[in-house]
Amino acid sequence: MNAPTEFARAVCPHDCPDTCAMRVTVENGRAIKVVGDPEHPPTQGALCTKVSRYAERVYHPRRLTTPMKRVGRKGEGRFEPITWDEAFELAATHLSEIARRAPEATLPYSYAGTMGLVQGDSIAQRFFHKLGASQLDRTICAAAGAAGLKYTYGAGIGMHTGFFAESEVILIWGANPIASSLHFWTRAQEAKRRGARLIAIDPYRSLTAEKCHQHIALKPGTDGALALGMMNVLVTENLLDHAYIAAHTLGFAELKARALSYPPSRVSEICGIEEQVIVDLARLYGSTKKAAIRMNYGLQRVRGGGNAVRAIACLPSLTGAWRERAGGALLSSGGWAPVDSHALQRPDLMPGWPAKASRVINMNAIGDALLHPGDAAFGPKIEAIVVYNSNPVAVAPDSERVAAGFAREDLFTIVLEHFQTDTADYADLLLPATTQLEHLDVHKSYGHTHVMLNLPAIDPVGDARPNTEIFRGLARQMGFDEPALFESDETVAQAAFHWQDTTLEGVDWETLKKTGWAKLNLPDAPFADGGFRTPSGKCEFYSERLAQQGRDPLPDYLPPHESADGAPELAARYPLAMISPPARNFLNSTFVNIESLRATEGEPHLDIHPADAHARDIIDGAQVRIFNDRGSMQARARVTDKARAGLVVGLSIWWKKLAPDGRNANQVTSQALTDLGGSATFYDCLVEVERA
Ligand SMILES: Nc1nc2c(c(=O)[nH]1)N[C@H]1C(S)=C(S)[C@@H](COP(=O)(O)OP(=O)(O)OC[C@H]3O[C@@H](n4cnc5c(=O)[nH]c(N)nc54)[C@H](O)[C@@H]3O)O[C@H]1N2
Ligand SMILES: Nc1nc2c(c(=O)[nH]1)N[C@H]1C(S)=C(S)[C@@H](COP(=O)(O)OP(=O)(O)OC[C@H]3O[C@@H](n4cnc5c(=O)[nH]c(N)nc54)[C@H](O)[C@@H]3O)O[C@H]1N2
Ligand code: SF4
Ligand SMILES: [Mo]
Repeated sequence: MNAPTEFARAVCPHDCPDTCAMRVTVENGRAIKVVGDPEHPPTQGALCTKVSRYAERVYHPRRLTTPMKRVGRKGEGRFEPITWDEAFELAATHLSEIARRAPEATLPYSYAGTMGLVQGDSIAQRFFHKLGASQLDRTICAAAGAAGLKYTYGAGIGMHTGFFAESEVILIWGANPIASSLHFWTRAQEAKRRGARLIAIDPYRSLTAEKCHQHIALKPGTDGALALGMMNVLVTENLLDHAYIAAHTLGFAELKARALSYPPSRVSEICGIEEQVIVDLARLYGSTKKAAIRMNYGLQRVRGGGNAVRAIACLPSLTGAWRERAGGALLSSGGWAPVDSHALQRPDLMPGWPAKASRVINMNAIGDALLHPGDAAFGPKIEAIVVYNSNPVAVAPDSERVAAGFAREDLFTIVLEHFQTDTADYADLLLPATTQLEHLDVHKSYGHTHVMLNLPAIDPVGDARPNTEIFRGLARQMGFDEPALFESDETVAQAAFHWQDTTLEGVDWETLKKTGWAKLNLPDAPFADGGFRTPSGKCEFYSERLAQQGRDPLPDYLPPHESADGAPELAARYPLAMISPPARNFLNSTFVNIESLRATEGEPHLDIHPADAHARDIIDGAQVRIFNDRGSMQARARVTDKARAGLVVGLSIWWKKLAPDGRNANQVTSQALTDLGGSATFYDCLVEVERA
């Protein structure tokens, strides 16, 4: 596969709402420059700093370029090169032998190293379904928020990012777009120049909060209460759009009763903010026509995350903000794209499907799962794990247990990677995967509403192979003959979308190949006339589906698992709430090994409020130890009121082996799950801090 033109069209593969279109300059078969496509409306020619350095990552001297097998102790990270044939034979021998005993003893583990629909979850999923392997519940990031939207709007859908530029008030809620969604921030700044008021709702004065007109620094995990308190004011001051409520919502009377139990005085106590702030926020929100809410995933990594998103998602339906294209809310736009996940993943290949599907393991409890001896309830002990598109030893919660699980001598571990990550160190078999410049893929976006195509710009570096090609090879070696396992990447890509869907009217595979992207055909103001995707077709304040599951049908505030309200005894021992949101120059744990980007971040830091630092005799720049019953890590203290009192912040996600003490923030995070969706609770974590 040679570069077809001087510019190859590519798509940023990273887990970021912006899904930028890229242009790759190729000279003599080598990618020398990657820039944002000026013609792609959401990208507008700009990439973030990290991805502008993409070529540096592709040709990095430590790139994995050949299959390798373990020669040292488990976790030591010593390997020797082998051929692909040897690699497939080694893998197939182990996986076949384990499958003869118990197919479910093999577990795939993957997340969003690439968001591509082909290199993400196509041939790999088909392979594991055919094998009868355990299934992975991919809930490490967004599942609580996704569930909150599903029960309220019916899907992960909302406003168009572009129209935020016309909004008059923007609540940036649990989001840090300067770091994590730069192109949304550009739209928010356009709005600011036109006079819009930007309000950040975040316990931490993030880079974004710093640049907003107002920053509401609530206690982490209390957003549900704040939204209910706003509703209380909207109701008592009649800042409601009664016509919209009557026509397009379900359960107003019940929601109203719930909101009345959250007067601002109570909410002020829960959130740790002044009563007047809540009242003023609700008044401004309720009296502005073009009021827009940009939620992001930072607010749902706590016990009540699903309910919080549900409560916030109700707000624009109470005020009728949806009537304007510059009003409403956005957490994800990913549900707009007509992705055919059945065709991509082929769950019907599972033995026993649909009557009986393979067991499902929640990825957030991977530590416990790997250490489980197996029993009737759990099913067979996990004997093999195949990791691709993810770095669980660095990113999964309760890392001491995750690492202990991966260190098991009797666990057979295959890792498909670009680099020798913390997880790769534990591999028995380490396989070199291609990057986005070397393989074909198609994408949807969860921040804009285009579908996109990525064509290979260069040949694979070294002996690297696409994930798809690796799983095809493995299937062949295992003797599988199911044709779906051997489809080409282009065939898989063509099956990724329901081309007949009205949102893709006038678009087909050939046009997508020419243009590189296509905007979905959607109304500007998606819910101006209702049209929610719930069973009732309305915005469901009251969810019959939740009621049927025996859950609260209305949104409510649930205190964090780890808080003075939720666990007073624990809070007495570990009084500080710790959050570990993304550092600007890393993308989760990706790019931590790129020297220029790591140099900008420096070293692991802990932001701590002056009052909390003083009480612990900690001065700015001191090394501190952060700990709880699960583990500990070290960082350099930054004494700053960016963190509200009672909160400490350690920007993440460091590779453990590139941190001075070989540890990272997930040493202290927990495997507990959220209220809805079974999501991770990274920001629901109590710790104590002391001088190291
Ligand atoms: N540069 C960069 N960009 C990224 C990533 C990255 O690692 N680096 N990661 C990507 C991925 S996978 C994701 S999911 C997104 C994540 O990006 P976002 O969705 O923006 O989420 P976070 O950065 O986790 O958190 C955003 C803000 O929420 C705040 N926050 C924490 N707890 C709470 C809370 O309880 N309530 C409220 N209101 N706010 C809270 C944090 O302080 C943080 O400033 O970004 C993507 N983009
Ligand atoms: N403490 C703390 N922990 C967190 C978070 C947090 O905010 N704080 N955020 C959480 C969130 S939101 C998320 S989404 C997860 C992210 O967790 P992960 O999805 O595991 O993300 P990364 O750490 O970026 O690791 C992705 C890996 O995939 C590899 N990769 C990329 N493309 C390909 C490919 O085409 N093929 C193969 N085989 N490999 C590829 C990359 O080299 C990289 O090592 O982390 C979670 N963990
Ligand atoms: S990480 Fe996000 S902002 Fe950066 S290039 Fe990729 S899609 Fe664009
Ligand atoms: Mo994420």
